[in-house]
Amino acid sequence: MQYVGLSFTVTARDDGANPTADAGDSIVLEFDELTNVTVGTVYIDATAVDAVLTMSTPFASAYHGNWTDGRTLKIVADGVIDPSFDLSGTVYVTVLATMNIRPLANASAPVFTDYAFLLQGGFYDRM
Ligand SMILES: [Ca+2]
Repeated sequence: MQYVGLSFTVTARDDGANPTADAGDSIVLEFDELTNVTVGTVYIDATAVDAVLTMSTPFASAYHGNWTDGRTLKIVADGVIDPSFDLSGTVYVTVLATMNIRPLANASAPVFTDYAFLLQGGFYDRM
């Protein structure tokens, strides 16, 4: 069977604090299998986030990221979420090759790069 490689989804997550798109809400990139990232105490500042992924629409006035496990990269808004960053089906996130991730189970796979649309979750719904 041919190896199909990684894929990922993008989900909006409300933090439960406010029924608006606001600081503390996040987007979550979830990969379909474990990646080779080093998970731990890493706080990824906005500059470092921007170096490894792009968003088709600006996400928020300030944000940071962290890997919560080997499959899950969470990007948390630290400021106002851009109103155009919504679930209308036009927003997508691209993982750049500079993220330098591969499936954990296949170290010889090419470096992953792809994009996915934000089509699920929300910033208001206490997910
Ligand atoms: Ca919210």
